[in-house]
Amino acid sequence: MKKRYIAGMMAGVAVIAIFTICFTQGKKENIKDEKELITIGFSQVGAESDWRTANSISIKETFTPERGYDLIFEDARQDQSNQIMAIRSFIQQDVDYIIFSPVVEDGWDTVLEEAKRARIPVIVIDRMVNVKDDSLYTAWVGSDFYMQGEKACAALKAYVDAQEMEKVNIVHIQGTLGATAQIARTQALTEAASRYGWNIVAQESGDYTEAGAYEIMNRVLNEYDDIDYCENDNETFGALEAIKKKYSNGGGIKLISFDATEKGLRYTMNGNIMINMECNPMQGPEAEKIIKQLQDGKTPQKQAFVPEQIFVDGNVITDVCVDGKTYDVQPVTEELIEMRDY
Ligand code: GZL
Repeated sequence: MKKRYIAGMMAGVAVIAIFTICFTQGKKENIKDEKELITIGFSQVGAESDWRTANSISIKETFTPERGYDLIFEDARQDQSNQIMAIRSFIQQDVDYIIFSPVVEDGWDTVLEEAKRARIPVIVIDRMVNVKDDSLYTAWVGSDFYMQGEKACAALKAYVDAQEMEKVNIVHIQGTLGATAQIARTQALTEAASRYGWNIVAQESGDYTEAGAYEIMNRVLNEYDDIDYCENDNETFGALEAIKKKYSNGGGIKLISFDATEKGLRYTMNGNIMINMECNPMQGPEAEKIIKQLQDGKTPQKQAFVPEQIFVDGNVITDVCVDGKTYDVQPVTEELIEMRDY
């Protein structure tokens, strides 16, 4: 229902009030005949990575007028204040639903209370919000980031054992500090490093960008490191560029990455990346399932996870074990890359 449109018309100046009511009334008759569009206000983190681009495409391809939606898409350029402004403007426009991927977990209580007072359901995708009252959002869909990190570290442990490495020095390039993916992927590595005696020789945020990781890697390459643990593909691309600038053959440094974007999978297939943890960005259809349930008066699951795999270079590792459960790993092939939809 295009509340936004009717509210906009009714906000017309008093002198044409009668005309507006008749026109809107008439228009309202028309809207009743047409498929009523559901208005969606969507606030996206930014355009910092290939993963984010794929996530935005998934949202835009799902919420189209042909499929019954009027999508208002706002890019926050990785700035929380821009997201809060966008959510407030969605409230003023009286959209039917607000969907957003929060750039960081904290700082959302006030604006989500405003959305709740306006009786606009909020769906969170990808990263999570850390709020005192979880009734401030209706549902969340995204990845199990901690499991991603645990699987990546289990694969690294399998590699370290197979290579009989005694000393493991790791450069850790983190994502945006305070983002759910960063908190969880960092926690998994920190716990594994202390469990297995790995040395984290450098730990810094590249903000999920190629430039950020390139700058860090350039600076720390003098510290002796065997492994780079980069918290998304674009950071891996940046780190790799710095490594190749110093060592044309890669210097024997093994890279671990997250996202498994098309470019990331190509780098895994050609051996530049040893382990790449999938992070499924196709969350548009998942968010739509939640909206359809709400439209039908049903209560959606509070939290839902998207399916994800572990990709590896060749057969360097054949499976990984996390908490006693074994997970297959997937060597990357051209056919596999062609088959995927992002
Ligand atoms: C993970 C997502 C992260 C990706 C990065 O779900 O929040 O943000 O791993 C992206 O590529 O920038």
